[in-house]
Amino acid sequence: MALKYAGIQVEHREIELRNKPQSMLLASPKGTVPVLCADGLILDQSLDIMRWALEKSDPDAWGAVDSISSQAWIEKNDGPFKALLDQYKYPNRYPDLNPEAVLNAAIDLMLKPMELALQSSQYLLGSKMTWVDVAIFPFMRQFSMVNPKQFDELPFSSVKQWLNQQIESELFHAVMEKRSAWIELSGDDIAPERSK
Ligand SMILES: N[C@@H](CCC(=O)N[C@@H](CS)C(=O)NCC(=O)O)C(=O)O
Repeated sequence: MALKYAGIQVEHREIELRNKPQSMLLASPKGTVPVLCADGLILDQSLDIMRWALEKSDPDAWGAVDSISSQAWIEKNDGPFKALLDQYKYPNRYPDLNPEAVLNAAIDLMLKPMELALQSSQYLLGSKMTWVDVAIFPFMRQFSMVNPKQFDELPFSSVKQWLNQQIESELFHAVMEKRSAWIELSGDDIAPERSK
């Protein structure tokens, strides 16, 4: 979304996680997506990619945020909330955990504070959308999709409204189109001099 928002054209290579191309692993051995190769850099953290894109172009000032509050939201999201999201999504992997306790922990950690913030302003950091909303909503979207009925019944109307606005946005639709996996042609991409 940040790349599209910044008007940056990329060659998008859709990856099958169970069949990672060699060229991707050469660029970034940790083997997670997304990976961006640009300006002679290899960026393999979503936040670094967002930052790089906004440094190039930031027409609506997504980057104009208070760094302490933005960091606090992101750390909470990427750390403990991500852990709870995994536990909520894959209860079979965590047989010792009580699913209801996991849900309640996620509510206390993230949903309640978000609801409070979003009751007083339209976005997490105030009246303007920032990169922090864009970085966090995909995690809340995943959370809402684990058990949609359960999520619907939670008393967090401002979070739901914020989430729906993001999901229904033109920008989100534009980047969520279904793509076929990129096919690596026998290593030609890694060693172009090989091709005859
Ligand atoms: N901190 C990284 C996390 C990236 C990440 O874990 N991506 C997942 C997909 S959402 C992945 O590629 N997992 C590797 C795998 O499943 O093999 C980032 O924000 O870019």
